[in-house]
Amino acid sequence: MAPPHPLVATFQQAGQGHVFAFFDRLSPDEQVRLLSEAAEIDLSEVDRLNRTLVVPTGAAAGVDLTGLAPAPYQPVVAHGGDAAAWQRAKVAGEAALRAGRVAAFTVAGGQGTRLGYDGPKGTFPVTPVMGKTLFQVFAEKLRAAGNRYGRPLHWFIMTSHQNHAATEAFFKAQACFGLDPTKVHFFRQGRMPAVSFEGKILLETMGSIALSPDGHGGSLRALERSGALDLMEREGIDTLSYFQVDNPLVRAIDPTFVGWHLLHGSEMSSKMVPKAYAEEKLGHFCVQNEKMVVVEYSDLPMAMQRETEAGGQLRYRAGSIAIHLLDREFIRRMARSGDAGLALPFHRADKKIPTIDAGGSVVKPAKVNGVKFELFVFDAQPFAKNPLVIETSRADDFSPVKNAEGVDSPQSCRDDQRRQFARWLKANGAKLPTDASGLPGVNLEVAPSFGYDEDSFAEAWALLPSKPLLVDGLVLA
Ligand code: UD2
Repeated sequence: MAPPHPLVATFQQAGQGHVFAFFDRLSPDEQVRLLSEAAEIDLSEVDRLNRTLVVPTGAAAGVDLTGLAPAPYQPVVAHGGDAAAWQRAKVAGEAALRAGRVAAFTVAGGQGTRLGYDGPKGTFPVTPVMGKTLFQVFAEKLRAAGNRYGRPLHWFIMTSHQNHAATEAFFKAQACFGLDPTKVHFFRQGRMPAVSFEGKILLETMGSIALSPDGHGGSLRALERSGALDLMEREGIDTLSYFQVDNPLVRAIDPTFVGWHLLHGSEMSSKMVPKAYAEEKLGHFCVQNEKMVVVEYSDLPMAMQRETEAGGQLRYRAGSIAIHLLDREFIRRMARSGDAGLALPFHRADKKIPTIDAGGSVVKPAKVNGVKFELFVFDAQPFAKNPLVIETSRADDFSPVKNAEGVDSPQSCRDDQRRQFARWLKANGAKLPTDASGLPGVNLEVAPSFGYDEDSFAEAWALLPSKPLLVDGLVLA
């Protein structure tokens, strides 16, 4: 009989030998697969997480809220911000874009479970008339911004093991939506094993480990590992514009935001919107021990989320919409600090995790049976020099597709896109009846190639020799 693989012994020594309990019953191919999954696991990291997050607490521990206060932010001009400072930021950001210092980054590794869509979320159709996909909307915005500033943009897309091949195939089939394929870069995020409440690594089947994406915070180490940071350095890119795959309204490239970030000497900047209501599911920008932190909606007690100021507005109103700018060398520093005991903290999520019973049969648990570990990118904020939060207008930056129906659904997102197009049209003198919420009576769409923000739209509209009739189904392209 062949001696056991050295990994088997390592797992046994770490008290995780059960991972190979069925090894002898697997085919040679299945054995190779299990060994390669096991090789992905950092056992000392799992041990540390077990000791700190899983075994002693029994249940997910609450977040430390000592000394927490709302974070300061730069308000928009409409809310009292300094118009000259916003203008200076725009000029500085445009110069940085013309100098080719900025690249785009989309985190697209999530599983999109709430939407109930089978396939990479970026392939979900989202625009109101053409039904363009999320990926196409971003691609067209980036292409237009690259043309506008005379510097085609690099675009990094983080996928997961589950959707990587499908994502790459989708872009290939669509000829990269006209982008230079050498400037579109896909890389996979890392995975973490799920463990039982006793800290034992869970098997999904006899021959595979229950592995899941390591959270969007895993992007920092994945950017380093994939060579993206080196590529940025070679290309003279020092700023990464980070956004989520679920938000087609995002100003994927926002010169004013870039300018604020650079003029402030910030290593990590973020956008906030005032929360629409206390229960809105956004992280909160806060300060604690003189550091900027984000406290997730599930971690801030509802009583605090409902606290108001004298004027009646929410005290913890600075909601995180997951739009950030990251300095390249800051990402590298964060990624490398992992070697010395990862700086970003893991979060514990108790879940129902399909696993196997003692006989090796697959079981779908009826209640939570284990723990997944995730990193959040906003946890990098306290490590950044001069972190900055600026306000943005929700109507021009944030309308995510998360749920199949209701709030943050395809329908609410299509409506928000139509409201945006109507606002741009009306601001440029077009007559377009809208309801009290700004929703136009007709369904229409503006392609990013025509206008991807107020400025580019205004310029393109002014150049039209005759203005089109604003009828149902109109597409300005
Ligand atoms: C996120 C923020 C929330 C708010 C909201 C805005 C967290 C924990 N919360 O809530 O504060 O800003 O977004 O829309 O982030 N992703 C990966 N890999 C992973 C996990 C997620 O790429 O392992 C991507 C995912 O594809 C998506 C984004 O990260 O683009 C957000 O993930 P989510 O849907 O889990 O976050 P959500 O809606 O709970």
